Amino acid sequence: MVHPEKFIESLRRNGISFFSGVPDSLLKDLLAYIEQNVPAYERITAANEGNAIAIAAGYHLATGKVAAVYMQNSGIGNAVNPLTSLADKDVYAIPMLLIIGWRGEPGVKDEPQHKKQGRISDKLLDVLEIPHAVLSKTMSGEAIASEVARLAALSRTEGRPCALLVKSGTFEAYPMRKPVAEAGSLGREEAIGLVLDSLDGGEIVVSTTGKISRELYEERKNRGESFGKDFLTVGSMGHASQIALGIAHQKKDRQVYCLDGDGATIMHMGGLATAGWMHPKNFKHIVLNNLAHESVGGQPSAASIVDLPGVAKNCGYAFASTAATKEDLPPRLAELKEKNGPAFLEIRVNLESRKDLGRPKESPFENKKKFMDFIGK
Ligand SMILES: Cc1ncc(C[n+]2csc(CCOP(=O)(O)OP(=O)(O)O)c2C)c(N)n1
Repeated sequence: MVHPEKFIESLRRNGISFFSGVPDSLLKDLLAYIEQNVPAYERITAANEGNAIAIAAGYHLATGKVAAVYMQNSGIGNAVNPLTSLADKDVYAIPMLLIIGWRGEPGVKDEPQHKKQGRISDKLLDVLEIPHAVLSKTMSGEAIASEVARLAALSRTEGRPCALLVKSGTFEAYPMRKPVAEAGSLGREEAIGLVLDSLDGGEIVVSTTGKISRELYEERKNRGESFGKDFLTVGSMGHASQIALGIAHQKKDRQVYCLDGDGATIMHMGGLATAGWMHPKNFKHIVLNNLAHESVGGQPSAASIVDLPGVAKNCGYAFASTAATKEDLPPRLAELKEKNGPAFLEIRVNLESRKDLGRPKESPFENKKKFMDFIGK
């Protein structure tokens, strides 16, 4: 185990002082330390993991120095193209040290969406020809520091990405401070309840990765309603709106709602342009905006400077608005329902979530079957 401060010190001793990446729950203590202690000019939270590789490349081009790139192993997929066609030794040979949270590590119980990714993560790094070491809680701070030194040196001398695959519990606890001002006063779970209140029952819902899907699942259960009305996108962060778009395009007689997060929306914001371009009248896109990646530790997203309804409008959505309070939400939802799509509603919510929040008991495959029955495929 290592304290985040000691780990950052060992990176700095090896000439690594700049950080880019997308937050991960296994790295949350390290990321809380970075957020609160590393100066703003030495860190950039990226929209997606591929962007983080590109930012690290830009940093190297500008300074000659090596950046650290943090991500969850589910983000390796987003990073593969810039790793192989930009940073690779056979292309521009850009050194960087990847710090990858190893969800779904073999032998450790984890959620279904992490199993395959966890099983193949080290092999994926082998295929990508990225030298790597595994860090775990049983390793001493010195052992961890020596792996950092070895891989940082290898990355620099050979001009290639190297990686640390980090197992659960490697970092000692470091609390994330809550921002003084939050996006809204409404709780996200309460907002999801109000969204369900506004529906007639026949609507198709696609929800995004993380706690939004878990809260939606619990809310349906508490109401005695079928979870088969919802496609709970447990993995594939950032793609929920495009799943919904794919459905809306085929099922023109059904209303299709997407429940998205701000981090997920920004991760693949290009999808808004596609939705605006295709212009499905039955597509309703709701973003629960807490200005943060709340599900993995509350690290800020770029949403604080993004006018999300403005983006939607400028991407060709027919309607876009915002609700920020409990009183304001029902009329805004009624309006969303009436408007022709693609229609967009930002709901500004706070950073609260329940400690005892459950997870779907049914498998993703069962969810798919029930959902397709509901759609009437
Ligand atoms: C490609 C990828 N990168 C990172 C993650 C880890 N992850 C899961 S949920 C989440 C945060 C989502 O943030 P947001 O969409 O704003 O929703 P919130 O949790 O704030 O409700 C992250 C980063 C992931 N699942 N997939």
